[in-house]
Amino acid sequence: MPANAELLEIALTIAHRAADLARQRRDEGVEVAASKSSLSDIVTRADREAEDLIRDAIAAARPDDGFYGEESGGAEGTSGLTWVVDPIDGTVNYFYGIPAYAVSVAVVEGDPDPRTWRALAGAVVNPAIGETFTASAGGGAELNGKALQVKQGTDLALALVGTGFGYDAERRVQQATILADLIGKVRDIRRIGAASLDLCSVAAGRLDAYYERGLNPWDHAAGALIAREAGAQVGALAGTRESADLLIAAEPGLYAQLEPLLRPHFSVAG
Ligand code: LIP
Repeated sequence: MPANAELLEIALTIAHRAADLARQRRDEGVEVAASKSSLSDIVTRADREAEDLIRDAIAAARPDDGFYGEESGGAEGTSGLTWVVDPIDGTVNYFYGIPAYAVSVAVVEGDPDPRTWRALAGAVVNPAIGETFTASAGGGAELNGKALQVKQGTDLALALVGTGFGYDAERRVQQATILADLIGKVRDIRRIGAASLDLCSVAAGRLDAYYERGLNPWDHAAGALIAREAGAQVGALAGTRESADLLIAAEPGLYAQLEPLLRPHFSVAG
């Protein structure tokens, strides 16, 4: 089993190559290739091109590892490691030219299930503003090479909380009702539009907390490791692991204030 630092170097190198490609394609003009779960859930040609680049580079560097990507699905490996990849997280931002999108590359031990995997290394690269977030298990988290630490001691009433909404209109309405219950109890809300960057924002102290329901494993695989390594608690309700049912991220004291507010809206079983 390679050292986490070695895996991080591979993730970082490949994520930067894909981010450079995504930036170039953005400058050339973005084309929608198809829609997925709904008309608003788009995939661009750059998404597919970036994932092809990442998958081929990982196959060359780590031929026995598994791969699990947003656009091309899963391929099992034999090494016990799986690379969990979102080639462009924040696709709608990317399509509109909003500089909040990122290439997210993580490598986990075990199946590509966030309820059971052990994340070993991850990189989140936002090429629009030149920011690279990285972490390895036990190695800490960094932004452009500078150590990150979550902000401590924020009371819920003064917390800046990030969240997001799904591509299904009915789910968005449900999510808005939860937000309506929460927004008067916190400082304010931010909707960045890319889970990986929401989680990195918690790690960097730009958000005090983040929660979202409906995330895919590739949306948060790298960002959750970066947040944890910066000192955040990441999970769901009642000590359960994060999953598509719910993800919460905040420093532990604030997590303990936020989780009870979310509990009535989400059953522990999700
Ligand atoms: C996005 C997530 C974001 C969520 C969006 C979308 P995508 O992923 O990162 O948190 O609110 O609806 O799912 O589709 O841009 O890879």
